[in-house]
Amino acid sequence: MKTGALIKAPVAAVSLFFLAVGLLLRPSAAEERAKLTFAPEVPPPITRTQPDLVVVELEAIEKRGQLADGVEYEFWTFNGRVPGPFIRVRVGDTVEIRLKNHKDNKVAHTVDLHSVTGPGGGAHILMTDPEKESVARFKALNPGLYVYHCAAPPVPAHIANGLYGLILVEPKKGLSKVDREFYVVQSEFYTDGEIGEKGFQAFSSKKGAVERPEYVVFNGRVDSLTGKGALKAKVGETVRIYFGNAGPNLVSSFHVIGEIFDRVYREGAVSGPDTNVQTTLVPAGSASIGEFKLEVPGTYILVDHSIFRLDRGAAGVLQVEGPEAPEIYKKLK
Ligand SMILES: [Cu+2]
Repeated sequence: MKTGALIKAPVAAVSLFFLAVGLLLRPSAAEERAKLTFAPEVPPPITRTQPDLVVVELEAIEKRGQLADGVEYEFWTFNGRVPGPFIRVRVGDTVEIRLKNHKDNKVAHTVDLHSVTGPGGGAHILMTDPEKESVARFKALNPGLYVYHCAAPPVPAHIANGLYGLILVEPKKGLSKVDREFYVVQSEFYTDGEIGEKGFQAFSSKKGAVERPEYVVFNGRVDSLTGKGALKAKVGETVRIYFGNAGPNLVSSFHVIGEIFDRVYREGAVSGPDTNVQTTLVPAGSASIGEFKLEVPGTYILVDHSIFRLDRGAAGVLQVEGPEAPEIYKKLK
């Protein structure tokens, strides 16, 4: 071997070493854990201007809970609640879903996020048996408000039992600033017993198949948004409602009694908005973003304007405090 080669070999090795170290240390997209919130809370707006790797931790948990006072149901949940957590990311982000399936669960679960571009919306690659974990990444290519839900077979049962939530993919420049944001999801429950029948109620796939729910509720149970659960705001504030319809069957005619949506991003498409909308039609497996400014204090009722559903649980309250505004609203006699 020539002297030159003897010198070059160690130099090359050292160069390779530093190249490897450099590659390891080079600045890459930052990694962060998604701030998740349960309804009606919404995570804070995203302030960064660069895409990140965002880690979302979900866990399927099968657990008993209250569907209404005195009515028990075996819910299938993401992270223990119905709806599952609100996920907030930014367009261009890489979203890493870590889905655990709790060890005490009986069946496999997965997640199909409508914000995912790829077969099954992630459902195929995230199918997870009890006690196991699956991890997958997707790039958030399209901004908007999207439903996510379990898609393990039989899919209708997994959605009917409560495995759904919303994911917001913020556009590059974010959404306009508002004073308050709320997270509301409508869904139906199909129980063996009729509405109001006390005790444990099993899921009725028969009623699901003929699309005859006993309950139509906001945020997973009757009265989740009334009494202590009422949404609160003040006169002068602008509120934004991220409204999802998990179905599994019905289309929602979402309306706030006594208000007009100043802006609606129909079907969750943030390319709008439309203005001055009374009722926004939200298909099953879709969402809508409604915004309005509050001028008059009092009690505002959130409903599905297919109004008989009021009696099945589809009612929520937005309580607004502040000075009266007789120039806008008053009784004369
Ligand atoms: Cu499932």
